[in-house]
Amino acid sequence: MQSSTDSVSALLSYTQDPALQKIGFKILNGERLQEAEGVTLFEKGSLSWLGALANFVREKKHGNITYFNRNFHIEPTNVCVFNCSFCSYSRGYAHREEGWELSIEQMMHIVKSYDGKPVTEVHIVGGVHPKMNMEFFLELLRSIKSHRPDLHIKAFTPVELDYMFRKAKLTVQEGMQMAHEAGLDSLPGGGAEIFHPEIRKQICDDKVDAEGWLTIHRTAHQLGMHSNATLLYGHIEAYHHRIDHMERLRQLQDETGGFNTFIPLKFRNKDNDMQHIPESSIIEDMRMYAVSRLYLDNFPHIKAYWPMLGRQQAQLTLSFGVNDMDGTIDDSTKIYSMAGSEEQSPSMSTSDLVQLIRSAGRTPIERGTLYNVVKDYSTVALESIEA
Ligand code: V47
Ligand code: SF4
Repeated sequence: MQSSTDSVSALLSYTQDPALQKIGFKILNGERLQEAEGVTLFEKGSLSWLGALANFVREKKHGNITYFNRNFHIEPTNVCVFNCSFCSYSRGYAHREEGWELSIEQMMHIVKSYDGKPVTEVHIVGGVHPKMNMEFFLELLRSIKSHRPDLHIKAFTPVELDYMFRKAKLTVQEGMQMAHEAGLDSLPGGGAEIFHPEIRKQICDDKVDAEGWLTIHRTAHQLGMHSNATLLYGHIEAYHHRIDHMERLRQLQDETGGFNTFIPLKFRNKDNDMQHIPESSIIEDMRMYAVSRLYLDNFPHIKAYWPMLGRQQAQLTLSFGVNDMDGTIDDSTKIYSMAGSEEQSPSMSTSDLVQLIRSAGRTPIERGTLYNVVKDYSTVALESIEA
């Protein structure tokens, strides 16, 4: 392990700021931070100080373990009725010929291309196409489950679900129940962006609001499903908006315990309506991961999504509170490459991921979506790992 309580206590004494000292000792004692203290961390905490504390919490929860999974992504369409100003990926319905729309047959073709391969999860998220309705997605879920019952289906953000439920005149409870019965196992974390209305109004005014997003996740949790949560940072938001967002998530997690993972998503600025806004620095990225680990004391896992961050920066987050590197993924995910990520064709083999995690001094463990251990790679020779 890379830290101990003694070394973190020693580091704490290097800060002269009494507010930070008080917060540091609360963290070492496992006490919960207040919202104002979260904002102080962002405003005053140095990279090394935040990193040491986040690493302390990460190692207390997970030791050296770093999880990854073997998954693949399906993006049914990039045609979207909404108009988020940070989105580089969507095409309006009027311009749908510039985008793509996959049929159930085409999506099943993707699923079948993984037959015999040791993937455990399919992640399905896309734009909100007015013609792809509840019936269409229920059929997709049933087709995947009948072809490969063991594959965990993590699919649809509240943005997609809210639209399909409203069109089908279903309550959230009815809609979630139907989706779950058709095969939906858990929800990914997307669509959260920034909950605070001051910012949400400016960047994604027309899609589901904070209450709607949280209600859909709450309902999923009440049905026994798990889910993830994201936060889109590094654009026009202030630190207090980030903390407000995390506070709302922390409260729902206290209520249901249904969240697995928090994923901070770095705003990428290529070819979207916010391209004039410079992207955050690597220092700010690492501070964001560290504060997430410190504030979200009831979230078991913090994940770095490497296709968006880039693999080297994602590797660095393993010293700033992160204990999950998402998955192997293949090159079908376009949402970040279109927004300017260095990862233009995001695929990493299992042996690449294992090597990346090991060279950061961590222990790679393959997990299922619900963090069940699939395989411990701590002593497996790289040459013997199948792709
Ligand atoms: O909600 C869109 C984000 C999200 C940009 O749960 C952008 O395991 C940065 O949520 N710059 C969708 N971000 C992706 C997502 C996700 C990804 C991987 C794993 C999981 C999980 C969830 O992508 C959207 C939005 O916040 N996004 N455009 C952009 N220009
Ligand atoms: Fe549509 Fe999602 Fe892009 Fe917003 S972020 S425009 S909801 S695809």
